[in-house]
Amino acid sequence: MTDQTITSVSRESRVFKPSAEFKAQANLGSEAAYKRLYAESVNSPARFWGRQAKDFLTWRKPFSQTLQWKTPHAKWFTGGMLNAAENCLDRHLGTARENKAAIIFEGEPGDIRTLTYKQLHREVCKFANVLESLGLRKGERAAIYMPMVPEAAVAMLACARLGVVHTVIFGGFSSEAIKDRINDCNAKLVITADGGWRRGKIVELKESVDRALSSSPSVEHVVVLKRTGNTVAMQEGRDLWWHELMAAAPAVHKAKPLPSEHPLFILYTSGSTGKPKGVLHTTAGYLLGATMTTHYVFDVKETDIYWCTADIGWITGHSYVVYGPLSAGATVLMYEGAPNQPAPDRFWEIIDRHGVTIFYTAPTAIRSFMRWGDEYLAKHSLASLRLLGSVGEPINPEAWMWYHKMVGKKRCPIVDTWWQTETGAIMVTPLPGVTPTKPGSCARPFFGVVPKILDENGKEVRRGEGGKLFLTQPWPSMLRTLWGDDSRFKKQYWSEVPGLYFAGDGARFDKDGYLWVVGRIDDVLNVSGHRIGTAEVESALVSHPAVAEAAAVGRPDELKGQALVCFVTLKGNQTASDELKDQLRAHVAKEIGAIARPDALRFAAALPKTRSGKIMRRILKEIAAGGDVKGDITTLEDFNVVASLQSEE
Ligand code: 6R9
Repeated sequence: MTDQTITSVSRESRVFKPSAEFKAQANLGSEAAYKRLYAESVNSPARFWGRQAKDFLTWRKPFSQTLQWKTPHAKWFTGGMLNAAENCLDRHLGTARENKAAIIFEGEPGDIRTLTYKQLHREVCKFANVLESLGLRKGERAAIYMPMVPEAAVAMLACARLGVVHTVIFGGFSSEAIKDRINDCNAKLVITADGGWRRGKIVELKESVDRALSSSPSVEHVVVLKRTGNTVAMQEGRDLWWHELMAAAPAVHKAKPLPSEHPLFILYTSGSTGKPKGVLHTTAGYLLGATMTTHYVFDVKETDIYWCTADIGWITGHSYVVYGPLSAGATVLMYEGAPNQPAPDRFWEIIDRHGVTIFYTAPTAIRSFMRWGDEYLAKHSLASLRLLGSVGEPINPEAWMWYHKMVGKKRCPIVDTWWQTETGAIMVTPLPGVTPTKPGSCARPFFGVVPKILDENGKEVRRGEGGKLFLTQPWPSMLRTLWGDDSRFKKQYWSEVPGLYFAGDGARFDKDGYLWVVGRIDDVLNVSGHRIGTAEVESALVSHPAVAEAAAVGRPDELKGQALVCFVTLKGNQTASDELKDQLRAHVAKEIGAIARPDALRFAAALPKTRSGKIMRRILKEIAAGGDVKGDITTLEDFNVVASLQSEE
């Protein structure tokens, strides 16, 4: 970054108020209540968080101190003992929740299974006994590499029951990535499956594990769930079948009381740069963040059918498929496969079939749905939906409006939730019964969150001006360190402005105090001295009827500093032409201003993405600059995309 500020050029000014009907039933339904709680949370954090921790969590032993803060190391709720799995399961037993569905599962081939809280508890107890019988002890690490099936949640919660630290590895990662993660945390056990279903094909998970383990000496056993029934090699003495172990396991298990700061899990972040970082979350603070946001942001009620489409391999899957909703006693829908299997309306079919009321997904998915066409929605009613959410990247106003009209039928509030693997839980978001929403803005801070936007010199910028996004107060679900690398933790997050948490994003507040996240700082361009958010250029492109998806990157330019290069995929019925290229460049200039007119525009069949769906702009930058693609590309979804982009040059 140079000393200029991020020029924000969005012209979005539409505002959508929560309906009186939604407000009246909301878990938090008044601006006055939000203001009062927010003020307390930042002015008297110890009192505020102490009360929330008592209200939202069940303790074995009460904590004696709310926060010990020695920048950048936080200890929350010290002296207290609890267990995350007990909070997600046992405390719902003996109540009206006992026999309600905890998980409704739909596999990609169409198999449906429901587990009540009582049944899920039983499975978790059995698997905790299995883990103990395999010699796993409190503090040791287990890796989970599974499809999106209920057993993945069972494995996570069984680890939590014992204080075994889990590290979930997304099922789309390669054996190379598995090996790195296992070796980084010295996992003693791997829990996997023969395979999972994806677009009608079997993803052979066990095979990838086998390849990884040839150089992962810490692993003693591999537990294998039978899901797809394909043949797998079982190594004598090392590999064990899930169903055989479970058949022999007792169904009674008492959860271990653990100190508040006991490590709950390590999650390696999708590396847009460098080697993956092992983000460490601990028990009480993380669980409080996940539970409380589920209650306030998703407005979860006893009767809701709640569906977060994230894979458990990502933080969103941890906090909003497993820990948050189960701790809050919700019914979670879990779907194994692709959104377009067998047809592009699979999600809408699922929503109608199960009566989903709350739906939480990512902008990249929304843009795919837009691309596939509105006719797929027309076949379904979607009448059960009452609340929509978005996460993962800035949502283009165009996609927001489509989501609002086509999915929410103008009836459902949209919560655009800004947060990160590192923050553990949602940090900036509208509250659905309170906050008027603006398409593309994640609105206002959640309780206890104090975002600040600072310039190069660490000075706060004026409203309307862009800068770097920092969080200035410790919060319970914050990462505690990077596994095995506390110095990287300090350097990465706490050194940009000493003592403040640097989120890595560029953002601005508008005149109403709404936050607009522009994107990662390294995704912010400087063209002829103007800072332009790649997200804004992309929004402009996507607002053109011919465009399906767009990515904007900078290319070094002698005259301008950086030139703006855009990669565009077209909607199905469109053909690429030079004329359309010119039209699109003019369109961006019209939408944003001449400063943002793309210097070059390239049509592509597909864009390179991480497996969590984030466009890998770093790769596009290298392609735009005409060089070879260097650095870590192990998180890339489809390697062919890069090859075809390079050959087109
Ligand atoms: C939860 C998650 C974190 C990064 C974050 C930011 C981007 C996430 C966003 C958003 C704008 C939102 N991001 N949510 N940007 N608006 N609502 O995605 O975690 O995978 O660690 O990514 O994603 O750039 O810094 P993670």
